[in-house]
This record gives sequence, C-alpha cells and structure tokens, in this order.
Amino acid sequence: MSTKKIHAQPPEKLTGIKLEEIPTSAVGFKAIKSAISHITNEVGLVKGIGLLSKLNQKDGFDCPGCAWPDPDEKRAFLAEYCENGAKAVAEEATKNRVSPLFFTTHSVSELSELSDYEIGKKGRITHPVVLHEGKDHYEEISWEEAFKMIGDELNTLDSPDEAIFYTSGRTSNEAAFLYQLFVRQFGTNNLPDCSNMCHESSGAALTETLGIGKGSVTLDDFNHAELVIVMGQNPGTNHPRMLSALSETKKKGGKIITINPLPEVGLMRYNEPQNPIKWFGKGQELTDIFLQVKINGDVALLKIIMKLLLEKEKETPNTIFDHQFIKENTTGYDDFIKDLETSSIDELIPQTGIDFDIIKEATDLISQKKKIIICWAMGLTQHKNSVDNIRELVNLLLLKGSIGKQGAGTCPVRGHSNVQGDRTMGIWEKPKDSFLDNLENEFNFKAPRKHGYDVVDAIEAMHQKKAKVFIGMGGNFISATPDTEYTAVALQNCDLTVHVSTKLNRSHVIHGKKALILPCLGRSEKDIQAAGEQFVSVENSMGIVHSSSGHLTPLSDSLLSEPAIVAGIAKATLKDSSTNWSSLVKDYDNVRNKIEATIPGFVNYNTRVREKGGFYLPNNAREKDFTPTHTGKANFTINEVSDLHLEKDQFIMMTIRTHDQYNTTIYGLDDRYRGILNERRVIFMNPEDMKIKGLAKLDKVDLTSHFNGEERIAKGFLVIPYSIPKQCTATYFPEANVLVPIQSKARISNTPTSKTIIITIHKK
Ligand SMILES: Nc1nc2c(c(=O)[nH]1)N[C@H]1C(S)=C(S)[C@@H](COP(=O)(O)OP(=O)(O)OC[C@H]3O[C@@H](n4cnc5c(=O)[nH]c(N)nc54)[C@H](O)[C@@H]3O)O[C@H]1N2
Ligand SMILES: Nc1nc2c(c(=O)[nH]1)N[C@H]1C(S)=C(S)[C@@H](COP(=O)(O)OP(=O)(O)OC[C@H]3O[C@@H](n4cnc5c(=O)[nH]c(N)nc54)[C@H](O)[C@@H]3O)O[C@H]1N2
Ligand SMILES: [Mo]
Repeated sequence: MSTKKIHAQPPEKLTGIKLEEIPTSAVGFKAIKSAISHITNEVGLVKGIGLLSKLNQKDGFDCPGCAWPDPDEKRAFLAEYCENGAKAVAEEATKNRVSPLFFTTHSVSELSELSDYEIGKKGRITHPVVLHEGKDHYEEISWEEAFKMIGDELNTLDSPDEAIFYTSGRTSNEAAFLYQLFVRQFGTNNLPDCSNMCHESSGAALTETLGIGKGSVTLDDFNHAELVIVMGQNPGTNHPRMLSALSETKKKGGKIITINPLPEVGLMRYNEPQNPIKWFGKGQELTDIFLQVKINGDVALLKIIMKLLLEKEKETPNTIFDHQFIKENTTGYDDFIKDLETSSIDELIPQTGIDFDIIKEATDLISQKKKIIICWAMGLTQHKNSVDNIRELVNLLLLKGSIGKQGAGTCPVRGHSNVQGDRTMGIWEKPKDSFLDNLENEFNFKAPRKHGYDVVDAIEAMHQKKAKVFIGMGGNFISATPDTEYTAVALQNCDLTVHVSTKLNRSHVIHGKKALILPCLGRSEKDIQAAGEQFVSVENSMGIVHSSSGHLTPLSDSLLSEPAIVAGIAKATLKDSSTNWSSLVKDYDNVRNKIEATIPGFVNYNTRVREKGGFYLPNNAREKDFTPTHTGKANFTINEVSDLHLEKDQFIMMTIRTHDQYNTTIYGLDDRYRGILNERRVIFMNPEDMKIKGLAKLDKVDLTSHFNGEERIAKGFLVIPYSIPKQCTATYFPEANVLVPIQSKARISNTPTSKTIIITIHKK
C-alpha cells in the first residue's frame, strides 16, 4: 500500500479573493460574455458556437446542466441555453485530456493535493485505467480485462448485498434501465443515487400527500399563474432558464413571492438573454415580496400564513379557501385546522426572523389568488424536517385548491438533467413490488425484494465493511456526500471501487484497494453501435420524455457508451442471465421496447420519442386524480416546525452553490452574483453577528460543527458580511461537506442536512 497521504478534502489554501459590488440584476451582457469566454477557453469559439446551436434544439442534445424543460413550441436558435448551460457544455467538450500517459506522470497522492477545480480542469478521460493494489499510479487496461476484474470481484462476494451501485442523475433512461436490470439480476437493490441527497424529501412528501413523487405543473402553467412562490431556490444560478418562465408570469400580470435567507440576485431583477437591446438595461423586476426567512424557518412561516388565511376565512367565509376542492378531493382537513388553531403566531414568529407586517402583506396577496404555483429546491429538502417543509406547502396549495388546474400546482425544480428519469427507470433502493413483478415477467429471473442501501446507509455499510465493492455510474461520490473524512474511510475500506466517468474527479483518488476508471461518451458525442447511430432519451423536471443525440465525434476511440459499459459488466458477471445484453445494446430501440413492456406510461415509446419535443408521462396530480395515495384522496398533514436549538455562540450554516460550479464540478472560482471573485473558502455572515463576535470583513476563521457531542473542523475561511438573517451563515459545497455529520439527516427521506449544520466560528 502507498504510504503517501491521500487528501479527501480540498486543500485549505486561499486563492486570492477579490470583492466587487453585487450586481442588481441577473443574466444580461456579463452572462453572455462569461458563456462565450468559458466556451472559447475550453472548446474553441467556432466549435463551441456549433455545439451551442444544437443545445436543447429538437434535433439536438439535452443540456447536461439542469432539468428545467424546454418550451413545447417555439425554440429560438442559439437561445435555449443559458450561461451555465454553456459552461456545462464547455466542461464536457473541453480540449484537455487525461490519457494513460497523464497517469504515468501524475500519482494518485499528488492529484489528491489539488482542489476539485484543479482536478476537474485536467480534462476528459480517454482510456480505461486500473489502479492495482498498493500502487500510486493508474495504468491503462483493456475493456475486456476491466469487465472481467469487476465480474470476478462481484462473484467472490458472500452476498450481492455487499456491493453498492450508485447513480448520478445524468445517466440516460436507456443506460439507467439496463443498469438497474443488471443490478437486480445480480441480486440486490443497493441502488443509491444523487436523489437521496437532493429531492428525496420532495418525492416522499408528494407521494404521501398527492400520490405522485413528481411535480404537477407544466411550463405553460407559468403563463397562467396568478402567483408563483419560489422557496429555497436560486434559479439565477442553478436554473437560469426558469427566469424566462417567471418573466412570462410577470408580463401576464402574475406576482412572485420569494422565500429565502438570501436576496438572490437572479430572483430580484432579470435581463432577457434573447433580446440584446435589453442586455444592458435595469432589467425586469421579478420578486414582488421578499420574505427573508431564517434557515429552516419555513414550516413556521407557512403555519403563520395559513393561520392568518384561516382568520380571514372566518371573517369572510368561502372567499379564501376553496371548499369545493377540499370537500371533493382531500382528507384530513378538520384535523389540520384543529392543529393550526393550537399553534401560536407569537411563538412562531421568532423562528422565521421576518417582520410580521411583511408576512401579513404576503398573506394578503396569497388570499386573493386562486392559481398558485410553488417552486422549490434544496433550501427546503436538506433539513431534518424537510419532508415536513414540503407537506406543509402542499397544505397551502390544497387550501387554495391550487392543484390539478391550469396555472397552479407543485414545482419541485430538479437538479441533474435526468435525475427524474433515472427514478422512473427504477434507480431506487426501495422499488415497488409491481415494478419488480414486471421485471421478473419480462426477463425471467427472481428479483430481490429486500430494500437496499440509500447514500447514507451505503456509506455506513462500507465504513463497517459490510459492503466491499462500490460502482459509480457517473457522479463524484466523495465530494458530493456528507462527512468527507468519514466517507473517505468508507470508500478506502472497499476491495474495489469503479467509476464510470467523463472527467477526472476527486472520487478517482479516494479509492478502494483496487480501482478502475471507465471513461464514457458525453451527451454531446455521437453514439455508434452495431445497428448504427443511436440516440438516448431523458425526462425533464416536468415529466416530458424526449430524445437527445450527440453531434461531436467522440474524443477517443476507446470510449464506450454507458449502455455498452453496463452490458459489458453484466456479461462478465452474470453467468446464467437469459437476457441478450448484446442485442439490447446493438440498437437502443430494443432497450426502449423493454422499458415500454415494464414501466407504465411508455406506450409506443419508440414512436413517440421520435416526435419532436417528445411526450408527457401520465401525472395523476396534474389531472386532479389523487386515488394513488394511501387514502385515495389528497392528504392534509400535520407538520413539525424545526427543533433546532442553538447554544450561545452557535450559528446555523447552509452549504450552497456558487455561480461557477455544477455540484462538484468547479467551472471557475467566482460567485459573480454574490460579489465574490477568485475564492471559494468564504463564510457569509450577518454584519451584526460579526460585530458581536468581534469579526471584521475578510478575517480568517476556522469552523467547527457540533452534532450529538461530536465535533468536526474545517479550517481557513474568510468572513464576508452579507444580507443574511441573524444567526445564519452560508458556505460553499463541497469545501464545507466535512462539517456535515453522517448521522445528521432528514426524517423519512434520510437526506443529509446540508442546509442546517450547527457551527461555531473561531478567529485564527
Ligand atoms: N449552474 C448550476 N446549475 C445547477 C447545479 C449547479 O451546481 N450549478 N446543481 C443542480 C442540482 S443537482 C440541483 S439539486 C439544483 C440546486 O439548486 P438550488 O437548490 O437553487 O441550489 P443551492 O445552491 O443549494 O441553493 C439553495 C437555495 O436555498 C436557499 N436556502 C437555504 N436554506 C434555506 C431554508 O432553510 N429555507 C429557504 N426558504 N431557503 C433556503 C439558499 O439561500 C439558496 O438560495 O441545481 C441544479 N442546477
Ligand atoms: N454540502 C452539500 N452537499 C451536497 C449538496 C449540497 O447542496 N450541499 N447537494 C447534493 C445534491 S443536490 C446532489 S444532486 C449531489 C450531486 O452528486 P453527484 O451527482 O455525485 O455529483 P456531480 O458533481 O454532479 O458529478 C460530477 C461528475 O460526474 C461525471 N459525469 C459528468 N457527466 C457524465 C456523464 O454523462 N456520464 C457519466 N458517467 N459521468 C459523468 C464527471 O466525472 C463529474 O466529475 O451532491 C449533493 N451534495
Ligand atoms: Mo441535486
């Protein structure tokens, strides 16, 4: 074994911060300039523009950025991309290469000293490589040998449950379907995925209350909404194309309420990218009422709003609540109201940190509206009571009859471009029996029924050596997961770690006894199989399934597609599978026929996926049909406010994304919309808290997190005074992941509480 130290965390070193004024509006000229500069640097201008012209077009490839849908009808040439979509494409189509030669000159321990930014910039991996036991350098390996190594290792395990099969949400429907099929034929449901850290809480809450784990709105609903409430989300950075939808809502007379601890620039003002005349102006105002809630104060805030609505309803009966909707479609209303009446506004107010008058103003607006959409993302899903957060916003929509009609409904805004599709394809550690029955019938094998490990449980299992092989279909497990040092030990305990990846990342250097990196085609590249050129399909945040075909020549002849890699592993592992893996991969139509045969909603898949723009999957909530819930009706629920308790000197910390990253892929070191340039090790603090703590701007501090008597430390962060509620702070992910305790997770969904970490701050 190498004696050199391997670093699981990014280095402490600072990169030379520059501060600039926070812009007053998002998008506009600087965004276009930034997009062009990333494309030019990574890809070259001419090739880059060619690429962007195929992005999100009906004959093109799906943006590897977020899961926001494309317009059903009109799609502007060169315009259905955003600054961050352009960066995502540039990152994948980069000129930089990680070849076998690269690995002879760069050892694993040396690479681990780099930041995630520096590792990512090394580029695309060109050949499969292996790290033999005790070695510090990866070496080239043939695909055949790599597959055999995986098959041999999996077949020596005492039980299939000793292997973990992770998925990140970029994997196409076709690859995801084959992957879960292989894993279940191998004999386990250990299929954790990035959803476990992302919208799992949304899925759990929505399935219980509305009978479907997905959102109910379509893009067109934003043209009809009277009010959109955006909670715990920063679309200016993470879903820039959503700003166009919000802009349409406003143009048609709708209003926007934003609930967030930070005044995120993108939600305040917006300059349309499609209209150059507007690039330089003041921009369109988006948010009408901004509720600057304390971190994790959302249930308290929603309870106050609903209590005020109830008072109004009592004063003027049948004007505020939609009683006909409630009566026809819901259960639990009386118990919910009884509970609401017992809660005290005076006790709830301090949890929100918001002036009561502003809450009343927001309530007045809500009371007048009948068509409301609520959008949300990680600000609601990564807390101990996240499922409560989402059930509570469903309560509000049910009171207003705002589900299952035009211009109204739930909008959990997904992260990865196919994370929703992967779940539809069966990437889930808790599959439904009906799905497994269908797989058994179609593929003639006995599917495992015991539920598998999710992300947190998988880390625990590897840590305890109950799991010994880790395979990652995309993603960057070490940097995305909580408790970095703990998770590093978990991965290092494995006998074999395997990563199917496009680019080099930190997970390749935090390895098991043996390790493999299997390089795959990216979204933008042509996929040629025995029957000719193939396309894949994906499902966006609003349940539209559509095709995606790459146009670039693959960067190396040694890349395989994700479906081909799964088939290779399956053939080397499953000795008595009756599935013809080669024929499935030869022509992806064959995979889609199998999906059609096993998953509801995919009738005539191969025909409909070829129609321009794709097709909508069935959505019961959209149709106002709540029969799939356990009561057969939409359910009102009673939810818990935060039980967070801060000792003297303690703060709540949330970990968020900068404008220059895609999760663990760091495009650059700026966070332009928050006025920070060239530095990621910062902590945002309320200026009054800084005064009390005797801290000045750019003071260097160490952070200690506190959980059940345990302490974790992250060193060397610069203090930034910022508009954030008192006792609340923010740092960037993944630098601060070391502070997130593995056992600090949401009830029911088991999602790490990446947005509520209790910390103390210590000046150097
Ligand atoms: N460019 C780019 N696009 C991306 C990604 C990326 O990294 N870069 N990631 C993709 C993925 S996988 C995902 S899941 C999404 C993530 O999209 P977001 O959820 O927008 O991402 P975060 O940066 O985690 O931002 C969380 C927001 O919630 C707020 N917040 C935090 N705590 C609370 C709270 O307690 N209450 C309320 N009301 N608000 C709170 C924060 O201030 C912040 O504005 O974006 C996707 N798109
Ligand atoms: N503290 C904290 N932690 C968080 C979060 C947070 O807000 N705070 N957010 C969580 C969330 S919402 C999510 S979704 C997870 C994300 O967790 P992951 O999905 O595991 O992480 P990513 O950074 O999206 O993965 C990036 C890697 O995917 C690989 N890749 C890119 N494209 C492809 C492709 O087409 N195929 C294959 N096979 N590989 C590809 C590249 O090698 C790249 O390095 O992180 C979670 N972790
Ligand atoms: Mo996510």
